[in-house]
Amino acid sequence: MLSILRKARLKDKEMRILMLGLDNAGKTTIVKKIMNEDVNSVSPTLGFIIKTIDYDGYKLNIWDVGGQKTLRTYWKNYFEKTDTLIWVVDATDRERLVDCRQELHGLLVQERLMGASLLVFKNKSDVSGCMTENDIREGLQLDNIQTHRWHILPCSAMTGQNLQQGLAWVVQDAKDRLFLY
Ligand SMILES: Nc1nc2c(ncn2[C@@H]2O[C@H](COP(=O)(O)OP(=O)(O)OP(=O)(O)O)[C@@H](O)[C@H]2O)c(=O)[nH]1
Ligand SMILES: [Mg+2]
Repeated sequence: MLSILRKARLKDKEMRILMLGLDNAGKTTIVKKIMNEDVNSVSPTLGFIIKTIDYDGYKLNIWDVGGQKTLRTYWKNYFEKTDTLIWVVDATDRERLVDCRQELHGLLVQERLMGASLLVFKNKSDVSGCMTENDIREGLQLDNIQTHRWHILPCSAMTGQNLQQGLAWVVQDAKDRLFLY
């Protein structure tokens, strides 16, 4: 039933995208960069922000939710009807990679996120010496994921690297899924 509803919405070319990740990963900065807003005036998100982006004829409703530890218990309030989960990782934050993996895998077992695809943004890739795509792939155990269609892209909210490519993947994946169900 849910998948039928989801399919109907995808046909309407409207998508609900949930953007999560640990605090300081760069979620809000990514959304600002995509919207051509000033990326130098970002502060930690205490609740959530919804932004609508038009991409390739699709209306992408992006829910950007604060990632501080005390706020993570509220993430579940945003799961419903999610088409794509964008998981943002700070590629400079080696110390919290295990934490990051546990939070991600905690989401992937949630029933209400079962039909969603997963895009992993390896953010802050503009910083030299940051973790590589392979580091993140292994650190987050992405190859173990069987439950969701997933994809990883290195990106930078500062330079804008791969942000459009990320949206392109999200939309193409939605198109592909229309034929899968
Ligand atoms: N060098 C670099 N810094 C970044 C990049 N993206 C974000 N930052 C910085 O990282 C910090 C955190 O960015 P936010 O966008 O507030 O992070 P967030 O994930 O929204 O954090 P919460 O709202 O607390 O969950 C800010 O100081 C940004 O300027 C990036 O691609 N490169
Ligand atoms: Mg934020």
